[in-house]
Amino acid sequence: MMYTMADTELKPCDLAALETFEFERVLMESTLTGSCYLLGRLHGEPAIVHVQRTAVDPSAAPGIVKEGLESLDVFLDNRPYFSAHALLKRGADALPDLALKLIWPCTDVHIKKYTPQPRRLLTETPELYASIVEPYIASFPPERTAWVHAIIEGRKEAERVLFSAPGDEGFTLLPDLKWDGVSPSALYLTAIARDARIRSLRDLRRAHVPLLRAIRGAAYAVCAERWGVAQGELRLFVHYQPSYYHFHVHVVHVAHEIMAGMAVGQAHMLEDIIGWLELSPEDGPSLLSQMAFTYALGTEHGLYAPLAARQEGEADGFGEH
Ligand code: G7M
Repeated sequence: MMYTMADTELKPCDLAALETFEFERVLMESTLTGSCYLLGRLHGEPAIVHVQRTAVDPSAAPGIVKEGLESLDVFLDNRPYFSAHALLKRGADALPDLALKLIWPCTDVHIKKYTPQPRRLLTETPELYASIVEPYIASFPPERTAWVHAIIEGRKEAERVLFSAPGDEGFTLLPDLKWDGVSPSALYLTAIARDARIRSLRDLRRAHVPLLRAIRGAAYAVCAERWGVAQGELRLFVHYQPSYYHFHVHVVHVAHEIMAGMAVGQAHMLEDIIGWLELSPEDGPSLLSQMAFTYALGTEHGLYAPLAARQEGEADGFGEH
């Protein structure tokens, strides 16, 4: 896909642009979250729009029930059970009805990510990392992480940054795209390392322990100060495989119990990672670079086919002996 200066002037995320959205198909829907991903085109480029009803903030709910409703349509009356549809009052302090997310222009990788697909478990040995995964990571064009550099250099989302430590050993802590910063029980932050040489947990070395400890300390302090969320309410973890290869840590309220990104195999507790690094040699490869990782991948993921082919080959080999 080619970008021109004109493209960067176009606004995709405003009402006038969305009116021109050329819908193609629904990629995915979730009855659990009441949301769907739509694929279409905006300004001639492929776009994904995620449409979701906003979550109700428990602290705002009593006010909504008492005086925030415009109308009530009772469709079930069977004492003691009643069900109704309600419309919220409009007004300056009205709550948003929808949380909308847009990816524009989106790539085939985004489309595959949001297309339902079977998931399969694979084991990535250090050899498979060296021969398949590392070249795959190295082949990512730098534009794919342009948004990450824009954050750590303070050009984007600057007003959302919660904590920033400068220098090569620094990091930026800010709310994740998924969290609107409202309900503490939905708290979701991301800490992004400044050092682009750490692409995933495979690149971590013992020398990175101070960085990881600093991220942990900042996350605990910021969450306690700003939202009264205590250390014991926070889960800090790292994805492998992640969706982008610039090291980052997820900081998530423990009340988020059932997110796919927390599946065993994909999520690794920051505490465990620090522990493995502390057991690693001062100089030289860490345990994280020498161990095998087992995780599930969608069958459309760019790594799935090459890894699965190698594993099948090895399984055939075992059969012969
Ligand atoms: O699976 P992985 O560890 O790569 O997770 C990436 C995280 O980055 C997800 O939780 C996304 O919601 C988050 N994220 C992705 N983008 C494109 C952005 C962004 O533009 N801003 C922020 N703040 N978070 C993002």
